[in-house]
Amino acid sequence: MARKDPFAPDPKMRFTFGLWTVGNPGRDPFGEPVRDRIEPWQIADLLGEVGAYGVNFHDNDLISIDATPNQAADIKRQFRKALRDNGLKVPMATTNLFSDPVFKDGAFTSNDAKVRAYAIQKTMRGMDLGAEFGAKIYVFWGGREGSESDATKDPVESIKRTREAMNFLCEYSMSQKYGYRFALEAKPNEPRGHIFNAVTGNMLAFIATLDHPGMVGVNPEVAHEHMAGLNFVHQVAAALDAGKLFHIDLNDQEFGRYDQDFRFGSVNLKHAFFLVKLLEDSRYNGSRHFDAHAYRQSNHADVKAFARGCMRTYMILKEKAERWNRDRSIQSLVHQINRHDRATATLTRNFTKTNARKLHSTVFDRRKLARQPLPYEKLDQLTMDLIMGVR
Ligand code: DIG
Ligand code: MN
Ligand code: MN
Repeated sequence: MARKDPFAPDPKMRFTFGLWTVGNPGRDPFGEPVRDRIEPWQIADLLGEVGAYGVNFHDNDLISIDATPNQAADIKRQFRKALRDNGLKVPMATTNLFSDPVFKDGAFTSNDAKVRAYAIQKTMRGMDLGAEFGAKIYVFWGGREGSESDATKDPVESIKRTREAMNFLCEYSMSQKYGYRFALEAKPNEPRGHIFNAVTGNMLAFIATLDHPGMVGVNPEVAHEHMAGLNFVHQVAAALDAGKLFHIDLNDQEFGRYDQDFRFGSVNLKHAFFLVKLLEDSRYNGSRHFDAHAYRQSNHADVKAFARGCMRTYMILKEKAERWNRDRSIQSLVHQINRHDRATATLTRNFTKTNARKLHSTVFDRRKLARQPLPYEKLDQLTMDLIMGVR
C-alpha cells in the first residue's frame, strides 16, 4: 500500500482557491492570455483533483456581468454539481468592483453618486449569490478605490463614502439573515496610483468607525503588505490581537515589485515559516486562501503543480513550526531570552497608586540590564537550520 504523504493537504487547514486563481488564463498588462479559459465547473474539478477544501469567487468569475437569467441558472447548476462531485465548500464570496469600465474611477468612492449606488447594488447581488452557495465570509477589496492625483478626490470624503457603503451592506446582510462576516482587504496601489486604506492597519482603524464593527474584520494578503515594505507577520499579529483575522490571502512577493501573487512560500521562505507558525500557534480557524496564480509560462498541468505546491509548502512549514516549538535547544534559548520577573510584572500589570509609588522608587541597574546576553544569532541559526532541513 502506498505510504501516506505526510504533506498531503489536510482538510482541517481549509485550503481554498479563488476561481480567478487557478482559472487565470495568464493575461498581464503587457500580454494576451496564454492558457485557454476554463469554466467554473472545470476549475472545481481541478481543485477537487489537487485536494483543495474549497473554492471562492467574485460574482463575475462565476456569472459574467452580461449573462441572461437562463445562462446564470445553467452556470449555477453546473457549478453546484461540480462542487458536490468534488466535495468542495464555498467559504467566501466577493464582488468584482474593479474590472468593468463603470468602476474606472472607483466604486464606493466614485465621484458619481449613481456609480456608488450601482456598486452597492452589485455587492448586494454578489452577497445574494454567495449566500446561495453557503459563503459566510464576504471579502471587500477596493482595487479601484483611490486616485492618481489628489486633485480628483477628497481623501476624507472618500473614507466617508466607503463607510456609508459598508454600514448599508452590514444592515443588508442582517436584514437578509445571511450571517456574513465582512473581511476588508488592503492594498497600497495597483491598479490605482494610490489606494485608500492602503494597509491592514488602516483597515483595523477604519473598522472601529463603522456602525457594526463586530461583523467586520480583515483579509490581509502577503503580497499587498510586502508591496508596502511591511512585515506581513506583524500585520497579521495585529489583526489576531484585535480578533479581526476573519480571512487571509496567502501568496508570495518580492519586495518593491508590482503585485506578483506568487505560489505560497516560493520567495520568502523565512517569512512564510513565521507566518505559518503564527497562524498555527494562534489556532487560526479560518480559510487558508491562496490568492495566487501560476507563472504565465505554465500550462494547465503546471497550474495543478502550482496549486499543489501552495498547499504542500504550507503543510511542510506547519510540520517545521511544530518541530521548532518542540526543539529543546531552541526552546531553551527562547526561555533564556525572555526574562520574567514576578515583582515588576505585578507592579505594571494594573495601575494602583501603591504600584506607581513602588515603581517610581524602584532602583534599576541599567548597566547590568544592558549586559544581559541575547544569543539571537545562535537562535536564528538554529531556526535557519530547521527551515533548511538540516535540523
Ligand atoms: C486581490 O488580491 C483581491 C481580489 O482578487 C479579491 O477581491 C480578493 C479576494 O481574495 N483579493
Ligand atoms: Mn494580490
Ligand atoms: Mn487578495
